[in-house]
Amino acid sequence: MDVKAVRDEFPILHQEVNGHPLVYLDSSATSQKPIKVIEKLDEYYRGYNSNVHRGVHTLGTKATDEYEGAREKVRRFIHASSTQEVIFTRGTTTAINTVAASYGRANLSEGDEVVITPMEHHSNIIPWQQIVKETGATLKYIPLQSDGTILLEDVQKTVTSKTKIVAVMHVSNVLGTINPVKEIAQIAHKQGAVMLVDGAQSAPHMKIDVQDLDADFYAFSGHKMCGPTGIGVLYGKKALLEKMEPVEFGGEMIDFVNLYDSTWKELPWKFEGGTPIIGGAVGLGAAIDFLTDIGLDEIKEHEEKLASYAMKEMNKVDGMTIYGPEHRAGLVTFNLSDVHPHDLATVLDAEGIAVRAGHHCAQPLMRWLEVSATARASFYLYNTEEDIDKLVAGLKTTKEYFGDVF
Ligand code: 7TS
Repeated sequence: MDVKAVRDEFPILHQEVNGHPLVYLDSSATSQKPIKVIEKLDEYYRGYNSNVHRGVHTLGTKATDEYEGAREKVRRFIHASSTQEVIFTRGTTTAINTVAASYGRANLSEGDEVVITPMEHHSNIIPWQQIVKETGATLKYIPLQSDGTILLEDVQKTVTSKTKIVAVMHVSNVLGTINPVKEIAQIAHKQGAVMLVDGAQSAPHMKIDVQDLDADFYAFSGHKMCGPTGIGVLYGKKALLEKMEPVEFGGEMIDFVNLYDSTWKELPWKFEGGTPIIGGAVGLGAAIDFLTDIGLDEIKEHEEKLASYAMKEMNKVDGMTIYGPEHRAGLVTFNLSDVHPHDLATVLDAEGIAVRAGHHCAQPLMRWLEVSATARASFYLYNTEEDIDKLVAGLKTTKEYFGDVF
């Protein structure tokens, strides 16, 4: 992969921040957007902005073709067997909430269990907390190993015949742990449970084959994979989605509306109430083209190299604590001595280096790590070893800056 050529595709990276060239190390929060995606949005809004699936005029037909064309791109990207299994949502959060509210509400009752892990993002915890409260079911956690991984034998112990739903993140946004979701799905299925994979941090960074994973549901966000904000995907197996009730009503998701009851369109539209996220989907289609042209295997390899280089270099900084396993995705979460991560991020920002500080929407995991917050540097296809060198230099400056205090 020619990183220089990749970087040229991202206009935002070529600017100075606080008098320094921008070093963007916050792609796990949201990725930057390549020219092709920006231009596609421009083309859509300038050329054929129109509502979809309504009327017969030319712009509407073009918008519908592009919107449904983007769905086919998503289908290929995750290797779903049909576009009926690809539902456009606002993002991962909405996708998981849809499964909890629809599948969860219909299939959980007292005595049933939902199994998740303590490393989940809040978006894969709270929907389950809420639905188990409502249905009388119980929430159970697969324990973590001290390096932030999970053991399949613990999955086997936690998932029982009472389990109806297992919901696990593919890649941790804090620890970088890559969870064995395929094997977890096998265990879930043996017990008759369905498996939801939170793919927010995997879809942007590695090849995904939902059929190979045998995930019943797989959720991800466009904005973390070079696409626009406000668009995401819920993949679901057709046989399950067909039996599920929509959670949003109105707009084009209907078939017939009578005075006192209504019927729904077929999949996937029955889950897309209101005017869909047309521009977002069209932009996501362009992002998928961009990523597949480069190659997900190349992107993964590049990020793995960056992660191991970052671990090696960052560990040389005095007072460094890095969280998570050795083998990891392209991110490093850390603390530096007693410097508060927010102070650390502020000093780095003065050097033009963008990292994230806080609880990363994973408060239970922060408590498990026995910290209130951490800093995190996360990498994507446009990052370089030079970015990491600048980060490490910035960390040394931070140490010097706070040296008298600690
Ligand atoms: N699941 C995981 C694993 C995530 O990392 C995130 C966002 C979400 C779900 C929610 O995605 P959304 O697009 O619906 O908001 N993670 C982060 C992060 O790590 N920093 O900011 C957002």
